[in-house]
Amino acid sequence: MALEDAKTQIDHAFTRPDLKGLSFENVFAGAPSFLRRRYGKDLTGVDIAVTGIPFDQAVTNRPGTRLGPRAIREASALQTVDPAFGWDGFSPLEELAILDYGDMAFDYAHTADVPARIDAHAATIMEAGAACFVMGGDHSITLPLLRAHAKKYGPIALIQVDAHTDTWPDDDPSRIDHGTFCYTAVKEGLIDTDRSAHVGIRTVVEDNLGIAIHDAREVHATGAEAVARAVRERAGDTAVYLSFDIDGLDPAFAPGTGTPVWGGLSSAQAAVFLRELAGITLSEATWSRSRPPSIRPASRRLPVPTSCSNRSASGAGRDVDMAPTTPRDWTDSAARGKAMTGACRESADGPPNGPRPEGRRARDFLRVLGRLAWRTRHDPRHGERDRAAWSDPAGRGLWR
Ligand SMILES: [Mn+2]
Repeated sequence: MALEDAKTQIDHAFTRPDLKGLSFENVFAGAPSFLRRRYGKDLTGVDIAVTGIPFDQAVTNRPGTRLGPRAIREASALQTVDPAFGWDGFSPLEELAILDYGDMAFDYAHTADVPARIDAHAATIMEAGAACFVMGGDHSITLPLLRAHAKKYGPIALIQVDAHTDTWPDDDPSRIDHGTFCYTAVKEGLIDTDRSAHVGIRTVVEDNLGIAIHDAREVHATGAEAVARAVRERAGDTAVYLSFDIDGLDPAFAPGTGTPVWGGLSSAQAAVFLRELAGITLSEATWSRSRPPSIRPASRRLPVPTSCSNRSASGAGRDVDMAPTTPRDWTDSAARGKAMTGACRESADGPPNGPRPEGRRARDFLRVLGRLAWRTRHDPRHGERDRAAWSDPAGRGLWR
């Protein structure tokens, strides 16, 4: 396919013949879907199910994240023509079967019912063997998503990029609060705190419940790569849930956030951090409130790539949410000799380009994430348009 295919491609949201492949549909035309993927509810053969949870009634300050999933879909149309930059030629859209699963349905006037619906929504996707890529929505949605994943994987390693740790004490089970989801998750035993980390923090934390903090000053002083390495080593081979709060970025880069805090990460630092996470056992990712998508746990278990993790060579894989639909897919992919990340190459445990299902899957997912986060929203070619899209005339942010 090439750009000339724009003459025939239109509405890939419902006409795309395959779950894989680039798209040359005119950016300004057609029905919007996430990265021009096909909309659908059939999860057969799907590697990653992208879904939106447009819920923003648990925010402290400015609302607006309910408009996030729709805005991401529209902005993502610009990212479907080229393979991702900076990933050694790897092209996630061509190698991963991605489906736009649509948004979660809920009654906006029955707020108390929403968390349980999110839990069930994620469980449905995971039971079908697909990975969840969730677009928020405020950060309260992460608590039920963590519940769904913990049921499958046990206590999970949380990697959270955020200006806040969201560990403010909250022992009222009837509250739904974007700033306390992490406290509740720890109290419920959903998170393995010894394996978890907060990155980009710029707010005072009296007790972070055992979760490591790499604040924004550390990222600026030591570099995003070094921090990513520390986070990766802490997570080890434990299943990871990645949560990216958009306010992890400095307001200069993401002015639409509902809770801006100065001194945050730049887009470049965030891109480096996410890329350098390659090798973790990503089970799910979520973007909400101030953060990005979470990835789901995989239904299938594949051997953890020894060279990309701390696990023993004989150990069975833990959660590969991003696992391929069939083992053969991985074999074929590996046979194409895609370059591995630096972290993997450094391993002495195996061939540098051998099959590493989980590591690849995690990296693949992060590539998709990176494209969304940094390119769609900060591409100078439509900066003004994005600025308008990300905050409405009343000044409300779409993210927080
Ligand atoms: Mn935050």
